[in-house]
Amino acid sequence: MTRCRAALLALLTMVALSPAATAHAADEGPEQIVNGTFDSGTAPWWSTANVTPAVQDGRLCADIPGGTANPWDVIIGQNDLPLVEGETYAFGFFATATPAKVGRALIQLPVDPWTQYLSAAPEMSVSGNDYSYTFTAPVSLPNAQVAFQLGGSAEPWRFCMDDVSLRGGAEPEVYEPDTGPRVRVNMLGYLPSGPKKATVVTAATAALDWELKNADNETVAKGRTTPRGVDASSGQNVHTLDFSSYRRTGESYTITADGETSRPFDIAADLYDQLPTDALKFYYTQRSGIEILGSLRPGYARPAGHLGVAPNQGDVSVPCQPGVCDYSLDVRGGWYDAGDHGKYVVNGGISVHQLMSAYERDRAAFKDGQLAIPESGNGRPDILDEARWEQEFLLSMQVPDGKPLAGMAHHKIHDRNWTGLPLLPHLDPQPRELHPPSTAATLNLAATAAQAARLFAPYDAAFAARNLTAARKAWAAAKAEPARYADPADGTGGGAYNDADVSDEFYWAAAELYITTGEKEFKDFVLASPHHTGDVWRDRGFDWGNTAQLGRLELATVPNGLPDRARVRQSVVEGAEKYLAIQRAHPYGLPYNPPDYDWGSNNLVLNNLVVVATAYDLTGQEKYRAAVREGMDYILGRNALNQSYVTGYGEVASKNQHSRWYAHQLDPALPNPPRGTLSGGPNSAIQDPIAQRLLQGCKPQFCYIDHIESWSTNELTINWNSPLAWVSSFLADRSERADCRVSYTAHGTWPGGFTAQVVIENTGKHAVDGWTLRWSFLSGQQAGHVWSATLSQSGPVVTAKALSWNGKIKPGQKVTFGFNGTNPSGPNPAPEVFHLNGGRCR
Ligand code: 9MR
Repeated sequence: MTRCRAALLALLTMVALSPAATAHAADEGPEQIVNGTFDSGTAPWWSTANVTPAVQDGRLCADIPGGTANPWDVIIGQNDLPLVEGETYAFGFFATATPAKVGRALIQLPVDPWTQYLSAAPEMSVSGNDYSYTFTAPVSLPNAQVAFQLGGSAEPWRFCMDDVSLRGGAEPEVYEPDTGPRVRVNMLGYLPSGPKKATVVTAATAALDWELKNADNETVAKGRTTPRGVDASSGQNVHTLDFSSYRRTGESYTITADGETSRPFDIAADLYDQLPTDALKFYYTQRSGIEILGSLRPGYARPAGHLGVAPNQGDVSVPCQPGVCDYSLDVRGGWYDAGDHGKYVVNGGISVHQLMSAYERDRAAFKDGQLAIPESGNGRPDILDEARWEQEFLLSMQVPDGKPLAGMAHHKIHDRNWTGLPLLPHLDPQPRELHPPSTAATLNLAATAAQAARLFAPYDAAFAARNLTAARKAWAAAKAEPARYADPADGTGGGAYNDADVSDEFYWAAAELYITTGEKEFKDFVLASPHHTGDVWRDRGFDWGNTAQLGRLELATVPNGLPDRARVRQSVVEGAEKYLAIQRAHPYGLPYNPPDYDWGSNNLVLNNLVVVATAYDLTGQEKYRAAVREGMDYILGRNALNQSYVTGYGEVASKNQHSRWYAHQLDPALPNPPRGTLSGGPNSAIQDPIAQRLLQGCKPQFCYIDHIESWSTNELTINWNSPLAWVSSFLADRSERADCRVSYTAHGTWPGGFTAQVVIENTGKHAVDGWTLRWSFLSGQQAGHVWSATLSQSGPVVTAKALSWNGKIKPGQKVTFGFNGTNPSGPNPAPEVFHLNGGRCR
């Protein structure tokens, strides 16, 4: 909620008659400039693309280029200054110019006709001066602009400023988020068998009573809370409570404690059935280069973006930034990264990887037709079709043969300048440019192309082969250019995505190439990498810039012949233990608790859950699955703000994520983001103007606002929805552990073929009466002639069924069957995950 301090405003209006009193009152009024002292970097100051302001000795300084014609050819400014009609303001700053120069300082309307409310022409010197001016605002405006116009000089010069201040007018809005009832729950609900915990915000220090009530308001369980003291991530005194022992399904339960009643929630086994689908459907409407069909996404139809149709200037033949290369590439397609129209290989890489890895975890869980996309019905799982849309783009970013740095991947392609909101993709008029190749992008291409090569093999051998060729080429190119880093200053018109340590990307790419090919070069590289044995499990989690964890997770879970495989698997369990310890200590059940939250903290929370979920897959220990379920509670409402960060999930959920096309908050004719869209979430650094204005001094969990302009706390991105898709797929997996052991041996192999023997052992106490065994091949293997069972195969997924005579397996007994298979390429490791009658064998 926001409110204005109207009383002070009225007082200021009364004294506005006397000039002296006015200036005095304005001087004492509230400060309207954010970061005018440059103590926290340059944000939210912006500039034209021809200058790069930076903080030097506590001042903002910039080299102003020579050879521009007009004052407005070079601008440094700040937006969103509220003006109140009739109010008098004091505007002041300190500035230097080397050599001395006359500049222009304006307070103005931020759009055509650029009405100026104050226009000053400071004569600036090398040693510097303080300047002060007053003016009375003729209009009320929420978003005036201060602009230092510094262009028009034939010669280059240097400008510095400090202590920029605009005082007077209304008190800045005091932002008080509406956090609803003080009892915090997962608003979607709880799984019947899962842990069920809630957090109570209270002044009480002694334990409190709690009651669980059903939809008829009958108390069905009660207990006492556990006081947890003051939580650093929220600054709140909190208690936790645990109603896990209540398992009856139903809708609209509530919890009452300390006189407060939580928002309603369900207890249901199918709680997460829809979320993976929605989280994955997100990608279709992020697609570039294709019309979004209203028939598939009612309310979200839009023309194709960036297919070279005016006013678009891309992406069918995109040149490099000046001086970077002499060719153009067809880089149409792919997904827009986030709320901007940029396409970045490093971020596309982890995103497409996590989709493919969700699929690789359980190939049978993803079906053709699941996502209602144009490719639905083509006989392949939709998740692979969606991944391919991005992978094709990543392939297109590779430097062509015969060109300098051939085989590397361009780091990114995006607009020359930042655009405003809203702006639908097909209406973006900016020139598009390829940015220099980077080692990080090249290794992202190597990793995802190697992974795609094995996953697409059963469906499209030519596409698989194209990926493997590209992956090998990228690997060789990265080895030849191991330290081509993206420029951290290359952040105009698109994100920089810079990363000066790519040893982790090397490890991840080598891991994928090894799994897919089994070749010694990659195996040796993996074994020699410091990331293979080091502690890669950062408290803060993994992300686009920290990818060693991806390599480790892949080597642990995807069948391969690594000699120290057992240790690798154990290391994932150790990582999970670390996150479990963080979670246990956190009264909101978060497996993430740094003193300051990172940009996109929700994705780091989810990535830590990926590690914990993988430990469950590796060990079957219930505590890991329980921890993933509890971690998801935070994302869906058990948090300091009492809100869900997934659009459409929970009574109060993020819906105004920063986006140029889901800009409903700015234009009611446009939609909100689709159901299943994750917000980046709390970010202690609050880099955007809205957050800086409203959230100063926020405790980590409160550094968030569901406002479209808050790009640093509330954006949506392809790499944040990917762990949401992964974790929710895990949560939707209802298969339980089954008492069976399967040994699979390929005991005869010859070029292109093999014979396998499969032994199923009943390790439980009850007889199995009729069985169906399911597993997946690593890549393009195909099962053929079978004995002692029937076999069917769909893509990589093989289903074996008992014959009439061997359907019964008594406790402790085994049945054996076998088959001949073909293996067109690559290694042929034994499958490791088997489902017997739907349960996963231990
Ligand atoms: O997700 C990125 C985050 O890790 C970085 O700290 C931040 C600043 O470099 O950039 C984020 O990525 C943004 C990208 O630069 C441009 N598209 C939107 C991304 C999400 O906000």
